[in-house]
Amino acid sequence: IRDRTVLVTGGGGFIGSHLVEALAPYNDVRVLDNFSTGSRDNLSFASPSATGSQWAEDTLASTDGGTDDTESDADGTDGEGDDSNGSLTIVDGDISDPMALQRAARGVDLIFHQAALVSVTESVDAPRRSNETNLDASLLVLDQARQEDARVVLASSAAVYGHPDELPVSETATTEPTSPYGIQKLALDQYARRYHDLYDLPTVALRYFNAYGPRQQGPYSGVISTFLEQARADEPITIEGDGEQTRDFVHVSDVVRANLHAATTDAVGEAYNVGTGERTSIRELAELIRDAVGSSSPIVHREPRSGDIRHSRADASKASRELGFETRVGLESGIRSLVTAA
Ligand code: UD2
Repeated sequence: IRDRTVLVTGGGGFIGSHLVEALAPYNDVRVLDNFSTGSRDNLSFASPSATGSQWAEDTLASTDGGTDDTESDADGTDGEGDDSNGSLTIVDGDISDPMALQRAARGVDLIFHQAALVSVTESVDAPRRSNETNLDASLLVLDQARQEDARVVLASSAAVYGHPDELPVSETATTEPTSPYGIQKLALDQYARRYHDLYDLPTVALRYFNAYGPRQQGPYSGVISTFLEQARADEPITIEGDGEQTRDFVHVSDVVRANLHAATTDAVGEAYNVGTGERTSIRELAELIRDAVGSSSPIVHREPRSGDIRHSRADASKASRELGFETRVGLESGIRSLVTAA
């Protein structure tokens, strides 16, 4: 994607910042983020060897290692001789604030809506608070897109399926979310479809499976970053339950590429799984990470998480067929790159 005016909500977050890194050299990119869980550090793509930039470069087959822009309203990228002509503007604000949203979205032709409260556990503790961000404010984003006549690619989740009836799970499977988070993502996913049907807004919902990669951090950040931290510190790797539960882990560079495909597809008004179609047990994962780090961490078990989903694996064929999207990074090489990056 080139020469577009693009808004990335949640652009300071884990997935959002990788998307910004891929887009900023060639597009006018706005970030709207309240930096509650995201950070400005995530947006300082200072050098090509910095954590994670390798994958982002791969994504665009780009040339000279991204932008130097870390300041608000920074204009122009490094522009070292090639045709890179992007810019990055950071709006520090909340997607639930209509003024901030309007300012960030003015004149855009494409919105990647990544801002969310991503913790399933937190949504269980505070359903209305998470609903305010994940659904109410997301509707403001959709309405703003109508105003601007902008395409919206939004982050949905495998959480819409709840406990899948069968595996791999396809987009036509029953949706029975088991958490407020899943309910909110399902509602958003359906709004996206209906905004297409009712108002002719080009929308695409991407149902992410278990995304991982550089810049994923924090207490609710996902099992791979938790295990990696534990292994690095030679502390016990804590498996919740028997470790036989399985997940479909998808590298953030593939998540970014799925978003880029969604930004140009004609197959709008649809939802797509974003996963590898492979599954890995949490026990295998623990061993893989321990070995990759060369750690002496013991692997221990504690209580299973209540309401935990047993197995999850994407049927990735619709995204392949309709978006032309295939994942590229296998779990082992994804973990290896994480281990060597820091
Ligand atoms: C992921 C997404 C969530 C939602 C959901 C859809 C993340 C962080 N969350 O939730 O947003 O889309 O998928 O189904 O990607 N575990 C351990 N030890 C730990 C941490 C986790 O054993 O220290 C287990 C945990 O009990 C679970 C598995 O690892 O069985 C994955 O947990 P997670 O929090 O990484 O992600 P998940 O699948 O609950």
